[in-house]
Amino acid sequence: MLKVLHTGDLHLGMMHTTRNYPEGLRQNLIKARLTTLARLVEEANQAACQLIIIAGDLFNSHNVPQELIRDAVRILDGFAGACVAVLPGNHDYYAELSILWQTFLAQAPEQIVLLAETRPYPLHDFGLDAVLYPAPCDRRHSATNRLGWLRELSEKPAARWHLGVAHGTVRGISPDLDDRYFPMEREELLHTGLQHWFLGHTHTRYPDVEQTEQGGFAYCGTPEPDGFACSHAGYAWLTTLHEDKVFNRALTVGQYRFIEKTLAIRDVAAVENYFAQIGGENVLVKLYLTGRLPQEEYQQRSVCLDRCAGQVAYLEYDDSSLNLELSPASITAEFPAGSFPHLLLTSLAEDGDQEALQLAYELVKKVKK
Ligand SMILES: [Mn+2]
Repeated sequence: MLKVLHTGDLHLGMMHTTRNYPEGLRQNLIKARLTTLARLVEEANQAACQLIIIAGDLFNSHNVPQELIRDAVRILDGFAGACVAVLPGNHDYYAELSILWQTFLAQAPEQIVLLAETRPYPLHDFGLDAVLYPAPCDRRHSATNRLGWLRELSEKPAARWHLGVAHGTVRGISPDLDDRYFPMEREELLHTGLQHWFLGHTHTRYPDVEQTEQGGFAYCGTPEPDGFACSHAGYAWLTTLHEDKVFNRALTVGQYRFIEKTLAIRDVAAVENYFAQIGGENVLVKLYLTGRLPQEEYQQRSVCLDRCAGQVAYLEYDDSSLNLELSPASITAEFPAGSFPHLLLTSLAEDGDQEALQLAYELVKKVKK
């Protein structure tokens, strides 16, 4: 049996500048990525893993601070198992003269192996009867994957476990419209004859289940969600390789949670109830409000939303599709008595058909423009 913690896409050094976050929160989001790396090492130690595999994009770019590289190495050095294998991804691709990887290697203790070359990496020196077969990225974008050398390999070194590590997309599983991310075919991976492929790149895990015996390959997803496109809780795989099967169990390790939600409401209490459910100091929310509110409630909405904002780390909302519920009083306030709109809308309001009333109101408003 071999126990591996499979992670990747930590993107250490991501600056979180794509949204207008308050500065304090932005700094916390930056720090969270490193804290999550420490959490992963802790989980690996607790589970008595022999190996940690980081399947690319440990770093967000080549321009991360030296101090961050040192911190990452120090954290990985806390792994009590045999070996940490780090694959360069497309964000932190391997180039011979890269300061990033030179700094990393200069600091790294022997138990950290950088999978920079397209060749087998036997791990017998670490006491593991395993060989890793990497597909490291050598640039930011490529229409060609890095599996080619495996097809030409005439003989595999002797070992119990033969494991692939790659960074890029798998057609049909991870989106790659223009073939820019080292696209691989599912069959191509399976035909290598390796027991399992540890994949990185797409930030959503695959398969998207809590545990699975589906072997062949798996994406770990990012352990620390990085934006509203990433709505999960942040995962890694605890992968156990048995004689005849591969067992993956999900570890939930993320600190921040990004939630994008459309809420159809009839009163502001519905908003408050929703926040009571999801609220927390590590929750970021992007909220779209739809539906109709009676006048009084409609006027209270921003006070209510301010209150809700206090219950989360961040709230961004769009209430442009939230309408005022029309009533005889609001119609009289807006249209002169006896005018055609007033007569039409009042009669619909008296019928109690809010749907037809709203539709007619919107048409009248359009004609008025
Ligand atoms: Mn990537």
